[in-house]
Amino acid sequence: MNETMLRDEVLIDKSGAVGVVRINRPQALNALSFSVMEKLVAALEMYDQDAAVGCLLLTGSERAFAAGADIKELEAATPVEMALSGRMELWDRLRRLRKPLVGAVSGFALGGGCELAMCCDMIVASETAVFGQPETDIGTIPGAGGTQRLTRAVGKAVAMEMILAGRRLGAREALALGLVNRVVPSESFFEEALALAAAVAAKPAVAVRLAKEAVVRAGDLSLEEGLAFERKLFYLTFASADQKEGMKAFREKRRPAFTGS
Ligand code: DAK
Repeated sequence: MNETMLRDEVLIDKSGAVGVVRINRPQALNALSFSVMEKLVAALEMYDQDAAVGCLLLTGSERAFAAGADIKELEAATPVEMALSGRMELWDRLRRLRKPLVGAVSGFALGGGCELAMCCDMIVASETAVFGQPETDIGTIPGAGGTQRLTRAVGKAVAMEMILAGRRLGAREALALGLVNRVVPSESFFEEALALAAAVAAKPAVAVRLAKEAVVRAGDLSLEEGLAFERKLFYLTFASADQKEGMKAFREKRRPAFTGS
């Protein structure tokens, strides 16, 4: 990374086939201002379009993944400004990323920070990670999916307690409740998440993309619809060169040479 990037509030870096996006606003515990959100969504979309990237990785600092939306920026907002500002659309664009997104989460993941973590497809948490939705403390409610994604992830009872009573989940509790994939020492959370993202990036791109799409849709569809959707995507993989190569390599007892097509 060069110096200009180090001065910026969102840093980008390619590590092999992983596109890394880092929130870098330490003075505000990585609070997600409009400008940070715009930059981080644009950076993720750029890597989503980059044929040399197979997986995306989103992280913050060891102290804070993100301590929420920027409260100081929101304080005076009117409903009309909120609706017309394009803020919601930025979050919608995160949902449309086609490549898997791994979150490397350490320290505070509160409010919009927790919601951002939940936009990731997998989360590697440092043992210091803390997840919470404290919006009611400042007179509002989660606005970027918290009431919906948290409830789906940890169940109604825990989601209610987090949103209504300010309960925070430590990393181990988050793991036990299925909110994160694994908990690792804080010294190595980024490297562990990078290794997971690199493992995904090494896999055949078409299959990975379609598999993500199918799993994401599982939350919305009935079992009948989901199975039919999965079947169509499954058939589609047989149009990819990597399916032919993967199965041929298995038969020939050699490592496959995937091309991403
Ligand atoms: N916004 C702005 N600044 C923040 C911040 C935040 N969310 N969190 C921390 N900071 C700033 C502090 O103001 C302080 O700055 P200075 O006063 O030094 O200038 C600096 O970061 C260090 O924070 P503290 O001094 O407070 O540090 P502590 O270790 O004592 O406490 C803390 C850490 C994370 C417990 C505390 O900072 C805290 O409670 N922060 C607020 C957490 C919170 O309530 N988060 C939820 C915010 S509401 C939307 C999408 C999403 C959202 C809204 C709309 N749309 C799509 C429209 C989301 C809303 C939210 O997230």
